[in-house]
Amino acid sequence: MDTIFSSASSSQKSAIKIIRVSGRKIEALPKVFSFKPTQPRVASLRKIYDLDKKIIDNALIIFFPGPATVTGEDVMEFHFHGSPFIEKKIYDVLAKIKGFRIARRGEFTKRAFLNGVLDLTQAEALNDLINSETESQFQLSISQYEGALSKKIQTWRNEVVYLLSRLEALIDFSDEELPKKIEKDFNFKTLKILNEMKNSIKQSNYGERIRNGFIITILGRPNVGKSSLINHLSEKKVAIVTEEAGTTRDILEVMMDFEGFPVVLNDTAGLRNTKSKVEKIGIERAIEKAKNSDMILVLSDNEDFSHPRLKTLGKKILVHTKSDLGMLPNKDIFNISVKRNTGIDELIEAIVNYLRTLDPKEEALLTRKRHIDAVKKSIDAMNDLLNINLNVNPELASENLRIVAKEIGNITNVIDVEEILDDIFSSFCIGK
Ligand SMILES: Nc1nc2c(ncn2[C@@H]2O[C@H](COP(=O)(O)OP(=O)(O)OP(=O)(O)O)[C@@H](O)[C@H]2O)c(=O)[nH]1
Ligand SMILES: [Mg+2]
Repeated sequence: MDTIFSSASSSQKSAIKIIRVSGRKIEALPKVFSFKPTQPRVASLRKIYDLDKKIIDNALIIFFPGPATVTGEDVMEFHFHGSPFIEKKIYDVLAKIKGFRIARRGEFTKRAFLNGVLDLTQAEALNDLINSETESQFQLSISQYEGALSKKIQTWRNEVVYLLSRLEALIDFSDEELPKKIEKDFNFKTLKILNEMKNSIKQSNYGERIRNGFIITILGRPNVGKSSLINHLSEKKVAIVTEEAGTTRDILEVMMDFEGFPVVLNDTAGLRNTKSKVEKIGIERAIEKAKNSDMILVLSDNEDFSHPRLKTLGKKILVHTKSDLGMLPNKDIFNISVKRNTGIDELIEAIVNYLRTLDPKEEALLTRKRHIDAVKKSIDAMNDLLNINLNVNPELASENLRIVAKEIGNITNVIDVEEILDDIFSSFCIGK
């Protein structure tokens, strides 16, 4: 396996930059850069030189012998003055050594996984952690990184393996009728795991939303101030605002942070009967988006919030706009004025309070489609299992349990398909 290297810091100028090298040939580096070898795990200042013995920098070198390292391999870090020139010179030297090359995206973490330093959910969490932009994203990724999800998966797997071993033992006694007590116990345990899995699928929506944002859609008749609100909240001119009804036609989305919750806020076309083909399409899109939203803000500047298309939709908050022109006193309706900047903090607070109620208060959430697909397949197999008569078809039952063990195991570990691994790690940033 090649020895890999990459910048571990940002590409901009900075006080210090770090290049990290990982692999079997780390021991060659003191000679290549003409410096005296350093003690393991002791930061040591060394002058480093290029291959023509010209000085590159006075750098801090740390050598971490494997396997107790981030990648499980020998690792060396170069901390040097934060110039892109110095960085390039070090790169140039490293690239000339036989068996050394620049790391691909996520390759350090991939090696950590392959060497058993991290399991897959932890590796994924590391990527999420680096990409966290809100408090809730940080909290979810750090707990997954610390192993919350791994633990849950491992518990399921242990339980399934236990059931499997019970069943195998019973197959050996297949001449006799299964004692009722054992059968009952078996079904009870199967149901318990099945329920936990179903529950985790329900909660996974929250995990997915924390990663990608809760979807909130603004709906209302034309000209009520939908675009004005999104512009105000995002402090940008994302949408065109005019006094003309029917200004917005497409869906405009902005990513926002509402007190730690990531939110994708959508501005939409005003709802009305129209002859315009474009506007009609826009209205359909608005309704479609609203159907897939976690929450809908229904805006109105008169007292009428009713609209036939709104009835079937989910959680709604009613907002009376342009309150500078007149308030609508009703405890269930929020009065806001974008013009005067009033009522908007209260509106955000109500949104955040609602999002808080969605929190399943569970650290071990399935956060990726990959996890969810595996658990769904397991649920199917468990459902089949419950319909199998253990006295007649114990082999079939154990085949089902084997499927579950494999699917569940794949979430954290035993993936042997290189493509899947590449898919997971290619979304990492370079140097991670
Ligand atoms: N007085 C007052 N006028 C407002 C307020 N918010 C928006 N407006 C005005 O209302 C008009 C319509 O605003 P928009 O934000 O374009 O309304 P919209 O709901 O996006 O309209 P469509 O895109 O056509 O559906 C504009 O002239 C805004 O300046 C407010 O808080 N107070
Ligand atoms: Mg608009």
